[in-house]
Amino acid sequence: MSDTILVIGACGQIGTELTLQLRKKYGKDAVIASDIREGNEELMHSGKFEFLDATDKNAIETIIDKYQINQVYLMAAMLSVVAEKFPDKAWNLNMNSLFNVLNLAKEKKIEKVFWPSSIAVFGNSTPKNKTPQETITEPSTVYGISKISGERWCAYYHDKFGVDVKSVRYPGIISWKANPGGGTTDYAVEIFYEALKNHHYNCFLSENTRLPMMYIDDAIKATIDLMEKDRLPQFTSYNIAATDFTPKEIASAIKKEITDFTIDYKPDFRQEIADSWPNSIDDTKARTHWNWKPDFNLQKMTLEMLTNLKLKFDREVQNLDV
Ligand code: AKB
Repeated sequence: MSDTILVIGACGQIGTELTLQLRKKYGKDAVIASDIREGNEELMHSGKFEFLDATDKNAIETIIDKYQINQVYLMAAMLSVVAEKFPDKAWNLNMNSLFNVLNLAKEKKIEKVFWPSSIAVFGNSTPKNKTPQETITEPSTVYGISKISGERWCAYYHDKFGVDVKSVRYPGIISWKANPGGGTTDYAVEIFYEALKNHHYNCFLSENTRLPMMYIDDAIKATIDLMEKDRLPQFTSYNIAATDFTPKEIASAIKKEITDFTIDYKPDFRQEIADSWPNSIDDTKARTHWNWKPDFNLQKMTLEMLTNLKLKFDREVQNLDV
């Protein structure tokens, strides 16, 4: 039987490009997008879309039956900054959506699950540089607590009930098609918008805050490559790394292209979250288990972001003129 895929949370930053790439690969009819809200035009017009609340198990099951879904990518989540403001809602969304999907897999309604974890599983007691795959995971954020709990639940369902669930720990993701929503690493996307529009950025993190980061194309490649691997003997939420940089370093990469770009640093409450996360990640296990390898470093990503955002802004102006 051929695969039919449901992406839950398809309108978010990663969900949007994941859905588009899956449609390109498997055909538009094989990939159903779903979310609680509508997405951008490209996503909405490139295949089928269903409104879906990820905390409603019956609603997920109805869509699974309707389209004979056998794979689910569960991308719906409340990220680190918003989760600190709404801890109960974050716990409800991040955990119950996962239970719903894991239980549907346990009941053999679906065969394969992808669930994203994050570098937020690490905390102040974790080694900061080249953070290993297996290490201390004592997160200090609501989001991080939900992610480390989710990892343990995935391992539990994998071992006890034979559920085929796969996962990576995403670093900060940089993209231009859909905006990130409510994360600590969002500054590394905002900076490009502000650089092009105002030639200036007020950064909410301090200049030397180093964080692990990745361009969206690498994140999508890692996700799909891992899902295409055969069942793994052990559940692991894999560390994946591409690059790491500070606000000062990304600002100077942008300055090479936009010479009058300036930046000010006004750290706020998000600094504490960033300070609890690693500077860089050791992803040896992903590299050896399934040949993970990134394509984008800071400068290549910077050029890609500026080129694509310029084209996007031009298209927006042209549409306004029509
Ligand atoms: C966040 O900043 O909350 C996310 C993440 C690192 O998982 N981008």
